Amino acid sequence: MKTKEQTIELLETIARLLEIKGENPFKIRAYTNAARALETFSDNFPAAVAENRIGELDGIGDAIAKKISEYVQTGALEYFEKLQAEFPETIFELFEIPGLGGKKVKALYEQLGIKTIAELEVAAKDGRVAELAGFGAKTATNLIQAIERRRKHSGRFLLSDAKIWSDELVEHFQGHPDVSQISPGGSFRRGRETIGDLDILIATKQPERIIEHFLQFEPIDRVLARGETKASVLLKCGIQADLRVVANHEFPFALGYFTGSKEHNVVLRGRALQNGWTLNEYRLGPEPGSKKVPKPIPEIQTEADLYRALGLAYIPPELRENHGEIEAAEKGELPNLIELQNLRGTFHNHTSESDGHNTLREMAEAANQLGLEYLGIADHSKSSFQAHGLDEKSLLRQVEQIRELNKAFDADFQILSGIECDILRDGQLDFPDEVLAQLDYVVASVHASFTLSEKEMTKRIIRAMENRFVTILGHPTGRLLLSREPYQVDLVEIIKAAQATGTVIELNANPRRLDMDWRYWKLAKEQGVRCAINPDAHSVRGLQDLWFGIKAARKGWLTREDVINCLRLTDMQKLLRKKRDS
Ligand code: DGT
Ligand code: CA
Ligand code: CA
Ligand code: ZN
Repeated sequence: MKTKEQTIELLETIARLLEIKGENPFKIRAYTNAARALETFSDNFPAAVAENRIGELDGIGDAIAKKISEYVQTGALEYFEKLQAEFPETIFELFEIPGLGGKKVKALYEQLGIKTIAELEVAAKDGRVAELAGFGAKTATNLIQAIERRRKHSGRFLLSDAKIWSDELVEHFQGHPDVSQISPGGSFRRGRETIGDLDILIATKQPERIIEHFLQFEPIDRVLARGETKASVLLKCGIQADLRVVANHEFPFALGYFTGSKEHNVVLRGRALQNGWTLNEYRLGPEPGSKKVPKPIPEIQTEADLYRALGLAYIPPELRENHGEIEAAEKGELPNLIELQNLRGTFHNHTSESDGHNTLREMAEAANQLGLEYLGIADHSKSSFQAHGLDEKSLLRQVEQIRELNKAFDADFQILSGIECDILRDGQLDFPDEVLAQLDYVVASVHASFTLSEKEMTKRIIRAMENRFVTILGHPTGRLLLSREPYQVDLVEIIKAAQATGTVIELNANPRRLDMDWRYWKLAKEQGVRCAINPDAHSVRGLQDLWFGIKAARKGWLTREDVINCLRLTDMQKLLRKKRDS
């Protein structure tokens, strides 16, 4: 089943392809009109398709209605697949450059053979683009600049960057007399690993004054749009921020709507319709023209009231991705999500002995200050020479130092000695078992030979997990968000192996990693695999990254029972010994 949003995208893509093909403008417009018509269609989309009512909409003819129904009901459209096969796959990326529409892409493709942004950049720089009819030197320069801007900002930002500016914005409104409620919304509130833009929502009786105050936020670079109840700005850091202003009684509806996700909201609107109600960003009201007698609408002052009215338990924002949360909320089976204050310790942290910036003692004192009961030190092993990995001698010296230092702390805080041991190319570990046996635990990670095939990489990692001294698998895909793709690995197989071998999987809380990805934790948890949330701190400040790990863990449906950092020291030590003693 395809959603309305996916269908709109399909229609727009077809229109673009027809444009490159040079089809007649009426035919192209039929597809763009149909996309527009769907955008404003607020009824239950799957039902309308199933009942063949899409063709009755203004702007959608019979032929396109048939295509929509084929696409939605079978998940694919034969017409589109054939059309798409006529062009190189990469050609779509050209449309992401501002200023390039179908006509220009057609000219670039047919006359210069350009099918990627990289090829476009070369041709714009060597003068070929400027010579094309309808382009000229100015257009070529604009294209070069647009490509450079795009390179600088892929258009998305790390959750950590978004948090800085979201917090600042909320702070900017702190104590403002006209603010009666304020909350971030959008992907930031849902704790996504990357953020397209910031969404801030304010309830007030004085929209004008609120917008005025928003535009005085010092880090604004320029104002993109300004209306009576909304404004969009570009911050100097490159992040866009959208402000929405509503009345107090509209706040719960607007907050739900602008928190999203779109997919989650679509299902909520469908549930409202079943009661004869219409749900939008301002209210829950009787559906106009509904044949049903609407159920009475309860009083709604909070998001929780809204969910209750729809027959659902309150769904925390992190879960609102239409990944089964609505069914669970209906049955009262939502997990009791983990919280930051449930964490008693962490396992994967570095010191200046390898590539960290703080000493063992500084790291320990900071963790103690944070209120943690234990801090695990896992410096790099010798094969990670670029990170000053420890050899056997310096590792054993560190074990000794930790033992000494622990005497200085009260019984309510302990340092644990571990290692982040490289998984070598063939799945062997960087240290022999006799060395690993002297540590409290071992985090095993891949740091080199990223280009193995998926099969080989999966085998390599599973082999490492089969070692009884490997307690935790570190950052399982090696991804660096917005800069390095994950290596090829079959996470479903890895999760199975973790279950079979009793290995814990890391949720690396560094905001550049957030690895293993939240989408896999539900599966891991169902298989009984436990999680370790690790900041992978390379400095005292890095310990704060646990916040991002908690967001990702919540998105992965994890509770305190699923996460070993929530165990008391003695229980945790028992757990760490379990695998090696088995
Ligand atoms: P982002 O900014 O790309 O990381 O993702 P979001 O989820 O923050 O998306 P954004 O900023 O475009 O919109 C914020 C929320 O507003 C989104 O999660 C759901 C809601 N929303 C925006 N546009 C639409 C729409 O066309 N249809 C529906 N149903 N909801 C929308
Ligand atoms: Ca957003
Ligand atoms: Ca937005
Ligand atoms: Zn690592």
